[in-house]
Amino acid sequence: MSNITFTMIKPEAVAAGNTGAILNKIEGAGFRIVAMKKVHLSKERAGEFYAVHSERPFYGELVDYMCESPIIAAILEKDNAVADFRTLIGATNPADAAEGTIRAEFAESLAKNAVHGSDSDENANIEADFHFSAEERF
Ligand code: FUP
Repeated sequence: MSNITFTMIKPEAVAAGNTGAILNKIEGAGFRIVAMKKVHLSKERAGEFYAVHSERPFYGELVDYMCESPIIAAILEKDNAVADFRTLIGATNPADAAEGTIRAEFAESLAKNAVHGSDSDENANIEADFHFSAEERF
C-alpha cells in the first residue's frame, strides 16, 4: 500500500480564495505536503490528465473548466493516504458529500467540486508523476 495521494484544488476554489482554508483542513487531517505548486493547465495537459474520462459525455466541459484558471497541485503523504483523503473530500457530487467534508463545504456543483483526489494507489503514483519530478518532492 502506498502512503501518498495526489490532489488538485480546482479552478473555482482557487479563484474564490479557498486555497488556504482547504489546505488547513488537509494538514489538520494529518496529511503532510510532499510537493505543491500553482499551475495554469493548458488544454492539452488537462485533456491528458483526464484521458481516462475521454469517452464520457462531460469530458469536454471538464477539460475546459480545469484550464479556465490556475489550480493548486499537490502530493500528500499519510498512512492510508488514498482512502483517507477520499473520506476527507467527500462524495464526487457535493449534494451527496457528508457534512464536514471539503466538497460539502467548498464545492459549487458536481462539475465544479473544489478538489480532486486519486482513486487508487496506482493512479496516485501516475498523477503525482504527471505533475512533479523526483527533485520537487521533499
Ligand atoms: P472523483 O474521483 O470523485 O473526482 O470523480 P470522477 O473520477 O468520477 O470524476 C472526475 C471529475 O469529473 C469530477 F471531479 C467532476 C467531473 N464529473 C462531471 O462533471 N460530471 C459527472 O457526471 C461526473 C464527474
